[in-house]
Amino acid sequence: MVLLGAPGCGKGTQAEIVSQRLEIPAISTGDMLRRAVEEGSELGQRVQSIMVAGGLVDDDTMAEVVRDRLGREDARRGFLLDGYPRTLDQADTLEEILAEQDRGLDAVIHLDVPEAELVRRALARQRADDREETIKERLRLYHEKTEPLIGYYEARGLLRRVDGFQSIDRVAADLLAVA
Ligand code: B4P
Repeated sequence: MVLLGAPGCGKGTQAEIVSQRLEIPAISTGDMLRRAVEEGSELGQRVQSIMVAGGLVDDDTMAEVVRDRLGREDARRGFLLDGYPRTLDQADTLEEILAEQDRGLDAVIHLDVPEAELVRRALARQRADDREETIKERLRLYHEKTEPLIGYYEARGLLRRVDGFQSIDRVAADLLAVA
């Protein structure tokens, strides 16, 4: 499964809950990249300035990260991707990676939250990339690069919509009902 939504829509929060309930790993590309930055690995050094500025890491780097992660033992039974794909190229790449492994997606869930609420949540969160101008850049990139994925997955019959502007428990219940 894939969780799709704007920065701050609650993908990470919900991915944890669904992962526990369905007993599949939640794979957050944002968390993986933040860990790489903290560890100062070669990948971390490459992506740090992009993330702080609210930009998107290039598609080839992300393909490497995701191909490696989906190939691990614990993802064999299923997985929940949080934050990937974020561009149409990444969506095509994901299809290729899964085809190589003889499997495909069951569902893509769009968590829908009004823009004013997204900004409010991100400002309350205070992560290194949660300054106001960075949040605006991440939202701009979301509209330009990631929103087209909604139509992409709708055309493939995979899209499910969930109202993300409710309590965390209600969002989780709606999500599990369509997962
Ligand atoms: P992410 O880590 O994916 O960051 P995000 O989209 O901002 O977070 P998310 O939507 O998960 O929100 P959360 O649950 O925390 O990416 C960070 C960066 O990594 C990107 O900007 C980019 O640079 C890079 N990156 C990652 N993936 C990439 C890719 N595929 N390609 C290229 N670059 C990539 O929730 C936000 C806040 O809201 C939390 O504080 C939470 O407590 C609160 N909240 C959640 N649900 C709520 C609810 N129902 N009600 C009220 N508050 C709620």
